[in-house]
Amino acid sequence: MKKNVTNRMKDLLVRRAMLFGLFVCLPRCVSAQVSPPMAVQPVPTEYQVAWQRMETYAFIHYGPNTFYGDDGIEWGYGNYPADTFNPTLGYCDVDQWVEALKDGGMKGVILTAKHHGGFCMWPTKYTDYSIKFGPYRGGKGDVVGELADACRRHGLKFGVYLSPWDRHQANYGTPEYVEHYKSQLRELLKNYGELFEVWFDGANGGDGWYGGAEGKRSIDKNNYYDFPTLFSYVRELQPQAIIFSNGGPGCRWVGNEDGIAGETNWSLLRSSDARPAYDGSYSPTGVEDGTVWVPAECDVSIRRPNWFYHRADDEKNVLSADALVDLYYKNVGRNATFLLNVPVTRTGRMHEKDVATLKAFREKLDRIFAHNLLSGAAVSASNERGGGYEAARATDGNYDSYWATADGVCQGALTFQFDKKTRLNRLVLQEYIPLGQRVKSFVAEYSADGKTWHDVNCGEQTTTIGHKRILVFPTVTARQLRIRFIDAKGPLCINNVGAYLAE
Ligand code: FUL
Repeated sequence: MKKNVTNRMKDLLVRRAMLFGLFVCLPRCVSAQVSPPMAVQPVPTEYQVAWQRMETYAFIHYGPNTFYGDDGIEWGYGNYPADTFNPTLGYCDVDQWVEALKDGGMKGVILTAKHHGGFCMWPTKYTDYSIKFGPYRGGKGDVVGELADACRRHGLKFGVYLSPWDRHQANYGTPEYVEHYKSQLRELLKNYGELFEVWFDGANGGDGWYGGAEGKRSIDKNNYYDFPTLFSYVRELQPQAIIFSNGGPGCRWVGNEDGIAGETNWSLLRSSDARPAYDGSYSPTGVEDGTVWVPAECDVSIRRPNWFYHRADDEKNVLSADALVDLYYKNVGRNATFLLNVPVTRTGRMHEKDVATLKAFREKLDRIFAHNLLSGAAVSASNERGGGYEAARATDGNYDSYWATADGVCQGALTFQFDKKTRLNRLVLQEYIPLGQRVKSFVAEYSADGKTWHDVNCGEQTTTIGHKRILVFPTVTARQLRIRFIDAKGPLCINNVGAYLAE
């Protein structure tokens, strides 16, 4: 009996201890897994995040312009005959295009389905000014379809450029033309599988052939095209496609054709400025107090300043691989995407010089960013939000895990300790943009002795970060590296920090 009582008491004590454990320890365990920071508005759509993560993709300018006159032209007047487009190979070597772009690390391709000259590179139902009425594959070809299929075969995404301005159509400038343009857009949206981007060019109105009438036609570029309806078609038929125009809504023109974004670059515009054809909306910097997410895209041609192929550019105008790497720092490395144009020649293939340059460009980038010197370094943070958001998350290579500070903490530092003296000259920083763009100002510093700190001296404003910021600076030898985040719109959310040595 006595034994039973003792046992029961023991039992009670054990249960009490367990309950104590439950009430005292459990909240601690639970609080170890803290909630993520609240988003800082506006935030990107999941499609904008996926698009931004592509970083580099290509433009192909190809069409009758390539074949017209002695050495091709940039803007077709709209009057060349439909048989002008005629690759000497007898076909388009789309596999060569796509393989070359893939070797260059391009994640997608946007084709000029129709440039300002009005000629359609697919057999559209809506005009006889298309590939169907020329010699290409006996009128049975479809360059849009051939390239879309090649992209699928090689795992690249596909997009289209459909020039709103059409210097061929007699009815350009009337409401009928807008209906015609809508029909063409719907054909492209319906017949070529998934598109990642649709490009609405900003060049608009002016002189042209216009069905033989010739002369100049001006349109009200803000209202003429009925952009709301055009964009509703994209949303209906290709919801994932990013809509490019001067002012978005998917992404904005950076404001130059040099491939260069602002050192400060917010992925934000004020909604009153985010208008498709509006010249006040494109911007290399975006605005800190923007209310809509419209990130910058940097379009530039490998043969500056020309978009179409001209033999005369072979010798002097092809950018070098080093120049492309430099541009990459100034676009992807400044929170923009890199839309690199590579034209196709009269043969139906890309020029070997461009192909070799693309490959060399990617090899250089791969070499520079092969080894993150911080992956083995010890890291500490001035503040940690808690379980799941530790400093080490910034170097774990996982996009969706990030170092975050506690609510209300919009400043802070990440300090990396190398186990030996380490030479470096490139820094990569990334914010976790699904929760918004936050950082307004930061400083990157190194210390050789653990006592004195020096700015890495990249010669640029170290303001915004966004999806990616790359700092390029003269080689320093460091025992420690410190990123001080001086100001931000909310708690810091840093999902990647990398340090590299480019030889
Ligand atoms: C411009 C056009 O006028 C050029 O020909 C080229 O297509 C470039 C990408 O956009 O607005």
